Amino acid sequence: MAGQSKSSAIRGELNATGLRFGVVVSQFNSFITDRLLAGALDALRRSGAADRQIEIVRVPGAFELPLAAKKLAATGRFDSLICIGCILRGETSHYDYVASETARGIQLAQLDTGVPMAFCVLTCDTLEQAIDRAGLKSGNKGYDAALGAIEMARLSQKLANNSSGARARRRR
Ligand code: INI
Repeated sequence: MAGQSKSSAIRGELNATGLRFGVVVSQFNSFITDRLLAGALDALRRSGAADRQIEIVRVPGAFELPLAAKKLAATGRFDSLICIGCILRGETSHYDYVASETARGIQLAQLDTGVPMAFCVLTCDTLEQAIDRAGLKSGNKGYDAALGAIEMARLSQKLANNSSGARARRRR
């Protein structure tokens, strides 16, 4: 950011202690999504989350992730959600519809509810590409997404505190 030193930037810490997480997992391509889930749980636990702070919800396919995530967010029980899926390209255009609507739906859900939602939906041409991203050559995208979820939960808390502080200062 021009003119702003790094130390003055507002950012979220990678500390999951006391935060509540919902993990929505698609059962379609579960060979991949189960590995992404394991990566996400690993990151949450290593960052200080206890198992009682984590709820896992399973949906049939990636297309169902946005609605389940929105309903979970509406309960007010969660600081952050992680949406996990794996969409593999087939012979028809089905892939394009499922992939774009899933991404759009998750983005809309987090904007509508204000609850951060990490997008951990692999969109791959081949199973090999997905395997690489679920714990092989390219790391585990579930792990990365969980770190993003923690960071956004903490950042959201800070931004909320900042704006209530600004309101209080204006009243003085
Ligand atoms: N769902 C996925 O999660 N991944 C896919 O690759 C996929 N393909 O290829 O069809 C897929 N389809 C199912 C979809 O998500 C819905 O569950 C289904 O259409 C019912 O609404």
